[in-house]
Amino acid sequence: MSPLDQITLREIRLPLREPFRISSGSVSERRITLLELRDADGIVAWSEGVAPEEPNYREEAIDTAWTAISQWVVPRVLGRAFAHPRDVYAVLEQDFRGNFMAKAAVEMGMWVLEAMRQGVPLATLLGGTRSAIATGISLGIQSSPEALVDKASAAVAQGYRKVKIKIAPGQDVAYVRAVREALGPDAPLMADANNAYTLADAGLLAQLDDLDLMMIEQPLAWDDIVQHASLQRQLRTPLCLDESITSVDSARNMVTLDAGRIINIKPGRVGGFASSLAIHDYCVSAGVPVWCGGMLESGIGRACNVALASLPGFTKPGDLSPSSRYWAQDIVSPEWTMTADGMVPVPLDRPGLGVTVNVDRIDDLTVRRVVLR
Ligand code: OSB
Ligand code: MG
Repeated sequence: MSPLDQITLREIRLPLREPFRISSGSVSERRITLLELRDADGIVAWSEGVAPEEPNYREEAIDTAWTAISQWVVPRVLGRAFAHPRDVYAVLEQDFRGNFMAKAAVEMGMWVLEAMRQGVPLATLLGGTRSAIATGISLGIQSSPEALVDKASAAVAQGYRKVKIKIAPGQDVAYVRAVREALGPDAPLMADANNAYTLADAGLLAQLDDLDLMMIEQPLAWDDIVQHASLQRQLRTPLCLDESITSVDSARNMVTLDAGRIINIKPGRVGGFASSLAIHDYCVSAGVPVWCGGMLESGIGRACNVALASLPGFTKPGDLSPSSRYWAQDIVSPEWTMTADGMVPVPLDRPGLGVTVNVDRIDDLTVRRVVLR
């Protein structure tokens, strides 16, 4: 790789078509970090940071990630020669704790840059083998079971291959049961609690066992593994960890303790692609299915997720809905689409992200911008 000359960091504001509510908060307009990386040969790559508006998912939020990216991450990569983007993450991990979303924004950009330099699709550089990704939808908490049933029925009619229902205390068993009864025994359903429960709720969560869910995602604390193991012993339904998995070490801990049987890999949560690949490879060897989660990304982050999800171990549908599920208009062309049978095609005919970044539109949406060189 040529040394990196410059990174332009921006924040854009992009309104969601409808508010998205999880157990710990709601968002109606995304504040999204975008990076434009430029190397010494003038090659340009875009990447996206996934840190949300508030620190209600993990501990990072856009304003902490902005500081971390500009103060600590970018100085470690600017002007430095790397043989391959897989070497970047070790440099970001050396005596630099946490801040996975901040690290990932830059690390993933380095992979996109290398894909552009080689003239290959990002999916190919990562070792992808699929040309289309089975796709699910993540439905935010709704005002009533009836409203949720309407959304879930529409999603199945659109072809989605998995319906993920966000749950919280008071909006859980009755809501999921209403969907199961409306959609029938074969509908691929799962629930995601985003840390809303404690071990004291094991009896309540066990009621979900009767509803035949594909999995229950992150019912307990965002940084816990041990208590999830105790809960898994009390449930038939497989647990899937999201927030608690930030590295191949935490994945190994999950498997060793049987704290979960499936992993949701979000490259933005685990520090980027090198860490995602390590988790993927470990899970393949351990027989643990993985799938690619989402963080309400724009078309740039979505391109990264789709590329990663094309690897062979991603055997369950991802949270990779098409652009129109989130935005009136995305910031890439073509926008991300889904076929009538719930597949998102991987753009294998173009290098890098596989989509064109609409820079004029990004300029219009930008609320702050800093050039680091
Ligand atoms: O827990 O997977 C989650 C969105 C924001 C924060 C956390 C989560 C989510 C989603 C959205 O479920 C998935 C998507 O991007 O469609
Ligand atoms: Mg989740």
